This record gives sequence, structure tokens and C-alpha cells, in this order.
Amino acid sequence: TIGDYDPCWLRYERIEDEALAEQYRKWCGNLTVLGSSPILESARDELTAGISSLLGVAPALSRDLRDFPSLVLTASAEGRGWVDRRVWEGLDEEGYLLKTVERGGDAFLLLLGKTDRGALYGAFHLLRLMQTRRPLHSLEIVENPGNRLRMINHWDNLDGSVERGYAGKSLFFRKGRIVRRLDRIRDYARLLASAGINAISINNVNVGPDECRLITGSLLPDVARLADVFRAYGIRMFLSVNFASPMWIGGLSTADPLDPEVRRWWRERAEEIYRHIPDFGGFVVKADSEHQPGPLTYNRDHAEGANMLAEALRPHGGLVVWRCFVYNFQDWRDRSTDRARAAYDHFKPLDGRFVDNVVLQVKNGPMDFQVREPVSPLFGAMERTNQMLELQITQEYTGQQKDLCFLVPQWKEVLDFDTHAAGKGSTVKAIVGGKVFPCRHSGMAGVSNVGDDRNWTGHTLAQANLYGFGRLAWNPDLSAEEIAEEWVRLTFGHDSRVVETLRDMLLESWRVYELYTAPLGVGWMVKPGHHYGPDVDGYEYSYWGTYHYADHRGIGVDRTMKTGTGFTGQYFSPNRERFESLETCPDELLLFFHHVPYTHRLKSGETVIQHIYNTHFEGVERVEDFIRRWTRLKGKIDAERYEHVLSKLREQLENAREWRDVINAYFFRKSGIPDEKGRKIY
Ligand code: GCW
Repeated sequence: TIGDYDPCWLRYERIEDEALAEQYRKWCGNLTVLGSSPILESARDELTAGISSLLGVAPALSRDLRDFPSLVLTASAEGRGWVDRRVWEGLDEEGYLLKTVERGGDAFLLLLGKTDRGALYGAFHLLRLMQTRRPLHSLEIVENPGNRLRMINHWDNLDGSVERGYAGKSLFFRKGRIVRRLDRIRDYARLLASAGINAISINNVNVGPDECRLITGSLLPDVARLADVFRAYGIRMFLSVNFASPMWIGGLSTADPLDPEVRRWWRERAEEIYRHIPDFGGFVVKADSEHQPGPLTYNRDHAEGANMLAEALRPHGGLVVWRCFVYNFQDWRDRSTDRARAAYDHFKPLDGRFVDNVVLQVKNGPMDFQVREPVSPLFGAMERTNQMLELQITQEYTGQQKDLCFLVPQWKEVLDFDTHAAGKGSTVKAIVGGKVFPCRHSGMAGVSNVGDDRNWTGHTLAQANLYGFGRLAWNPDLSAEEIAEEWVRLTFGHDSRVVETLRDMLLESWRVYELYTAPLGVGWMVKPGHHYGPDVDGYEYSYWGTYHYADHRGIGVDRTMKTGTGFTGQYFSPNRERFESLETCPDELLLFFHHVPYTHRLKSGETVIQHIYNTHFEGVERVEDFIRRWTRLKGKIDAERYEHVLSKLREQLENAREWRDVINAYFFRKSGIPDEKGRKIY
């Protein structure tokens, strides 16, 4: 059971339909567990707790098949005997089978993992079937994960603060130490495993001098305690490291990756880490980015830097997750640099030079998690390099868990984007799923949105983003609709009014957020520093290199090959041509790729300026509509969550109004063109 905080999607509320509960009991009355391991025990505990809570009776436990099991949980050779060889061979290491097996005149439910990890995922699947009221008779479900690495990245600092965190303090750290009580962390591991996550990095990619100690004897015993908790749920522990650690904590005078002393220092660090955590996952590294040190300081490149760390981890089976969020600071006066180009320009030439326990982690867009960006052209552009996708679950630029913004629809667009890297069908999900180019390590990472708030995510409905990330990482073919509805049923029950309203609000919310914020893919326009609320020129004259170039005639960034920064040339054909041409560039990305007059007509038929006005009025109306729809659910949702969401929606409305009025006023004053509909613009 879960402590004094929200159980999220693991509520397991008692099934009230007695007939259905009776059917389920038939399959869950006697649980036989064959084999033993800590992970299998977690699976057994999850089943026992979930079944007891859903059905009101605990299953009778046994280790002996002669006890007439109704449910058999195993990853053993015995279980294998009941399935077709081809099915068994088709299971990946983390795959599982859920199958009704006839025996004599009797039948039981077989939950068979290829390994104990598979069995754990299967257990959560079975519980989900009951939570969503699905039938259990004649089952034959075979599942394999769509991605090998399904990772959560925390940006938590040792003092307990969380960079870009909107849900309280760190779950792991407090005042320079790792927290003593681990029960909530165990529940966190359960939540993650139930959604399919198998890796976690616990500290911020901006690694300060304090956090450097995480890889030393002073903190490793505590890190190991956390690793133990996660291990029991099939989750491997990673740490973010600072590239200059040999200087910060090793007393060396350099961090040059080719220096033998430096190499030796990292090897010894790795050895010590693995003494404490034998299955340690590896390092996450932000190097030569936003003031973090890196190999470029020593005139070495990213491959030399990453490979050096990879060499230290290799004997132990560890990975280096090397981030590609690298760009040069630019002066706003300098129009020759383009931040969008940077990741590709830095990394593409290094294709083939990274050793095979390095994975490059690429943000979904070329900039930085804006509400709308094109997909990064780096995906598929490095066919001899392991690549994984980085998404931001925490809502830095998408409403900071004050505004409702369900990101799964956005992530689906990213995953389904066809890069054409190896011809048609080279989607991002196929590339990071390792299906286009042979790569040993690949997958998806998401920047965590949780903290120690009672509801974990600040906005209760933001739990759906964490759940959705895990589900998509497990199966990128799930639709946003399926994930939204599943989450609502698990979290808010089955009243049809509740399910439909909430599902639809979730599915609309990303678009609504886009309507009242920065238009047509131009991005930014946020208040500098904290990034919440509108400030059109906040970054316009800065060295971060992200501009809209609005003047009295037009707006947008010319990133074409013909007259602009040439960014479009980083895409494979036909995307390159599609983005290059004004005629074929999709409306929603128009201002990312082109500078146009306010009177330019979109494919929708509206002019750019009229589109800006219309969307900003509409955005506010849609939030008002969210509030109306939500209030119709009063009495159908517990008062605590009902009032909480209502107050968040009201806060969102304030924010949407602020955005509408600032954006509309700004562009009305710039362009001098009035709103065709004569609405109030200040
Ligand atoms: O989005 C930006 C954030 C930084 C973050 C950086 C990164 C952890 O504003 O807070 O640093 O990206 O991804 O490294």
C-alpha cells in the first residue's frame, strides 16, 4: 500500500460489479509462483496486493503446481513447457506471455516472463486488465518492449532542489544527502515499473561540485541503497557526471580525455562504483553545453570524450549516455549562427567514431522542448552511431504543471515522423527502436516531472504525462487516445462522463496550450529564466540565439538553404524540400522555417496576423470551456482532486489571458493591422 500520498494509477479500487469480480476471482484465487528472485518476489507482491485490493480477497499462495493453481507466475523452464517453442523464442529478454492453459479438464492463467523482469511487466499487465475491466478468459497476449532503454532522467540536485521541477522537492536528496526513508522511493519504483521504465538517472545533468561526490566513497553506499530499491523493480541506476570530475574531486590538473592519468582516474572510479552497484547502468553526460565542461576545452572532440568514459565502464557492462544538446552561444547581432543547426553540425561529422557502449541522446527538436518544433534532423543521420530520443516530461515550456498540457500527442508526432534516412518508413520510433540501422543500444529517455508533492506531479493531471511516457517507451505504436483513456480509467474510474470528459480534455490540451502561446512554430516568447508566461522579446536580444525577428512587416526565422541559415538542408529528402518551400511547409511550423509578411496567407486561408489573433482568442475560450466541462464532473470525482484541478484550471485561464493580450497587443502594434473581427486588443 501507498503512504500519505497519491497512489496515481496504482489505486486498485475495489471492483463493485460482483459478477465481474467473481469471474476474476476464478483466475486469481490460487497463485503459484515457480522460481525465485527479488524481481519475481516484487511481481508476486504486486499481484497479491493488487488482487486483494481489487477483489477483496488475497490469493492463496503456493510454490507447488499440485495445489491446483488458477494463476501461475514464472520465468522458469517449467513454464516454458506450456508454450509453443516459436512463441518462447520470439520473446525478448523483457518480454512476456499471458495465456490461458488447459490442463486436464481444468484451466489456469499462465504469466510467463522470458526473464523475471518480463514476469514483472506481465504482472502489471494482468492487473491493468482487471483495472480496466477486461475479460480474462481465453487470453493469449505476447508482448515485447519496443525500446531497449526506457529511461527517466532526473534533474535533481543534492540540496533537494529540482532544476525545472514543478512538483516540490527531490524524492532522493535532502540537504546534501540521500534521504534515509526509502518507502516512497519504492512506491516510485513501482509506478515506473508498472509503466514499463527500466532505467533511471537520479541527479541533474548540470553536475555541481557537491554532486560530483555521488561517485565517491562518501555517497556511493547511499546511492547503492537507492539502486537496491530500483533493482527489485527491474530498473537500472545511472548517474550524471561532470566531465571535469578528475579536477573537481580527483586533484588532477586536467580533465583531458587523452591524458593517461585522467583515463586511469575514471577507470578507478568505475571500479569503485561497481563494487557498490554491480549492475550500475552507466553515466549520463552533458558536456560542452551551457557552461558544463567537456572535451572541447582540451581540443578533443565529443567522440574522444565519450569514448574515454565508455572505456572505463566497458569491462563492467556500463553505458555512456552522451547528450547532444550542444550549441554555441551567439550574439544577437550575428546572423550567421543558427542554434537549430548546432547539434547536427557538432555530431554528424563524428558518425562512426563512437564506441558501441556510447549512446547519443538527442532532444526531440533542434532547439529546446518548445510547444512546437520540427523533429531534430539528427535522427537517422548517424547510421553508425547508437541514438536515443530525449523528451521532456516536466513541463518547462509547456505550462509548468500549472497549465494542463498532455504531451503524448506531441510525442506521437515525433515518434511517427518519417526521417526518410533509409527511405520511406524510417520513422523516429523505428530508428530509436533499433529497427532501421543496427545499433546495440537505443531507446527513449524522459526528463522527470515528479517531486515530493502529495500528488507527485504538481498538477494531478500531469501524472498522465509520466504514465504516457512509460507506456509509449514500451510500445510506441499505442495511440494517444488509448493511453489517455487507459490512464483516466486507472486513475479516475469508469463513470462514462468522467472518462470521456477527461480523455478529451487531455487530448485537446496540447493544441490549446499552443493556441494561446507562441504561434506557428516560432517558439520561445517566454519570460527569461523561469520560462513561464509571455515575453515576446525576452530572448530576442540575447546570446542564447533564439529569435523571431518580428518587425513592422513580418515575422519568422529564415532557415532555408536558398536565403536563410541553411538548416533545412540538414534533413533528408523529401523533408528538406518540404520545409524549404513556402508552398509545402506545414502551417504549424511556418515561422520556424520562414520569415514572412503578416499578410502571408496560410494554407488554412487565414493571414498570419489574423491567425495570431484568432488562435489567441480561441485559446482562452477553450480554457473557459475546460472549466465548464470540468465543473460538470462535480460529485463524480473525490472533492480533493476535483477542487485541486479546478483551481489549476483557473490559474491556467489567467495565464492564457495574459498570453492572449500580450501577444495580440504586441503584434497589433508592430503590424498596425486590426483584427478583422474587431475584438478587444489593448
Ligand atoms: O531546457 C534547458 C533547460 C535547462 C536544462 C537544459 C538541458 C538541465 O532550461 O534547465 O539544464 O535545457 O537540457 O541541459
